Amino acid sequence: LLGAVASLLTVALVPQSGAAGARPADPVASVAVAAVDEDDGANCAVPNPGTPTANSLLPDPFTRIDGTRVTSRSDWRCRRAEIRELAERYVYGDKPARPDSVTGTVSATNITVNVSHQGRTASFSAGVQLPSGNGPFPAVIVFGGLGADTATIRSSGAAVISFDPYTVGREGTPRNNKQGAFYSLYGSSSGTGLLMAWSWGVSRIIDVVEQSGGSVLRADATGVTGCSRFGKGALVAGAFDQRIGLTMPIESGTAGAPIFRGVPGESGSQPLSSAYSEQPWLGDAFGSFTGNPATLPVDTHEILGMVAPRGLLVMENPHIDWLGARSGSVAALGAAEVYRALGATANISYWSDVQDGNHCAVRSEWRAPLQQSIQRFLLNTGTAPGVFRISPAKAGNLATWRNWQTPTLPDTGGTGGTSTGTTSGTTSGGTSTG
Ligand code: MCU
Repeated sequence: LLGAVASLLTVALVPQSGAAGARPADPVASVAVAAVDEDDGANCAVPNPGTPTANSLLPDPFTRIDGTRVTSRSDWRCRRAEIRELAERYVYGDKPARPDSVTGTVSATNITVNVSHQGRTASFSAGVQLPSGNGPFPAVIVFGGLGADTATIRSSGAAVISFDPYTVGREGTPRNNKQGAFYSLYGSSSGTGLLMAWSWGVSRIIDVVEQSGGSVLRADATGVTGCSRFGKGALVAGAFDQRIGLTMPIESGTAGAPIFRGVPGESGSQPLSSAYSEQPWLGDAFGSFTGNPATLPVDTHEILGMVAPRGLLVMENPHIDWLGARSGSVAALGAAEVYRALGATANISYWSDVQDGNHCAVRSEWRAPLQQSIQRFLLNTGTAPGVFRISPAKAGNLATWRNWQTPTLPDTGGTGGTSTGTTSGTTSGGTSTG
């Protein structure tokens, strides 16, 4: 396993492609690191966050709960664990660690997952479509089948795992009677929302792929994507399982990428109260914040930041106000500061400058960055797209949302993933190209 993971450690030198609303110029070296563990910060001591205090600006990703700031890249691992704890406690609900037992099968057409925990059991399955050629293949877990360009995923060399999130967390239930495999194990009154339940389901699929011995699918090269409500889910899946090397939320809207703090002021965007009540996507605890996101001790720039330094491609639609793409751009620009601090700037890309206004359309503009991302982060070839193409119509300004600056973090050997080996190339400090 360690050898397999070492093959994921890559170095790419990627020129910055600028665009409307582009982020600041930056060193361009990037190091892509998928971790061996679902949660490599599980052993970090996370203090009790205390009572949240109001802050109308975005919380500083680099300031710890105790008020000190991170000073090296290796500090990020446990700072990230704090963000994870805040996000579980106030936004999504808890993601339990791997249950007592996970078993299942992987074939060229199907994955089955059987879970049991403290005497409760559940099962679900997912479809598999292989690309042409000889395996084992990397795979992209596609949530809900809406809007994902599965033809490009497969032609890029990755299998598609078709995941129906409703088997794990159903929609249409009241919060006190949630249903699906997750809630069969953890109780129908669990405060954990559907997005985190879905994310847990993705992690259990990866567990089964890991156990399968890797003859059909590689467990060390997994991506995740989905559009709309499934874009919200794909983001949470990638943020909360560090084995996922590539996270690609599409048109995720409120409760997805857009900063919570931006939603009330973004005309036409789905209100927080609406996203909270439309379906139990968010955790029950988020109900206290729908009217006052300023008291949230975490925001989505840090959720996207949890993906760093792994591959991230955020796709948004500027034509539908409901989708909150301006607040989405601020989240991505904020997360890009985390990537920058970790020396992995090229590993985050953002693209909202698209023609077709249809929600979850398969778009020609995204074909190249999708292909490049799969090749870089799942197949270890080529270069990351390293692009920010923000629609001028929905370009947010990070500067108006922060009062913190991005630290320069010396590279002392860790970048937030589990360091398990040497890089396959030469690390470079890079030069500024912008
Ligand atoms: C953008 O995702 C959601 C949105 O939050 C909902 O308000 C709307 O009903 O559905 C969107 C969606 O999932 O569309 C498929």
